[in-house]
Amino acid sequence: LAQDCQVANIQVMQNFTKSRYAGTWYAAGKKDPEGLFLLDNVVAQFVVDDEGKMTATAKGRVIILNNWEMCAHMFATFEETPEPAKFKMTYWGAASYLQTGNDEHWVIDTDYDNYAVHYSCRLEDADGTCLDSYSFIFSRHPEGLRAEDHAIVTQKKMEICLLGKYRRVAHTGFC
Ligand code: ODT
Repeated sequence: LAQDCQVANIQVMQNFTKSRYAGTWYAAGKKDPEGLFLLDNVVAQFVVDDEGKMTATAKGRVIILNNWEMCAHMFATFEETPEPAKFKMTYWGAASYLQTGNDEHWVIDTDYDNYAVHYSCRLEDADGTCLDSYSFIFSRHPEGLRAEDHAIVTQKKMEICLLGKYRRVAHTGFC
């Protein structure tokens, strides 16, 4: 697929199936937004209830007030949209001093069993490209992506115009 950096033209996961996405995902890579929040040791857990509503919890190391390091416990609810892989996420923290907000939550691609590429554009430019985005590369495995998943993930990073903008997310047991 040729590169198209218009947010409106970004391709997301076709026939996205929440029930297969449920469970634990370990962040392996992250492209940070402005004012980054989750640093590392990021683990997300998605749940789909019997009415099909998706929620998630996440934990990760954060530094707040410039020097206080802690493990943030976060919660999110997801509102569905006409596109099954595009959600509106409302999130908040277990403590009042943690981040709160509403973000887009798009699943760009996943094989459900090994890798997932997430994307969120917080601010769109007048030309339709994204001015402030963040993206997680998730793995079902705490050690990170399998060797055989790197090529497809690199391809997806390129399609969302974020190739080369990711950092590795360490799992040290802090959280
Ligand atoms: O870390 C950043 O810099 C931006 C991320 C802020 C949103 C974190 C909110 C997490 C709420 C719990 C949700 C779990 C699902 C997470 C899946 C993908 C990333 C938000």
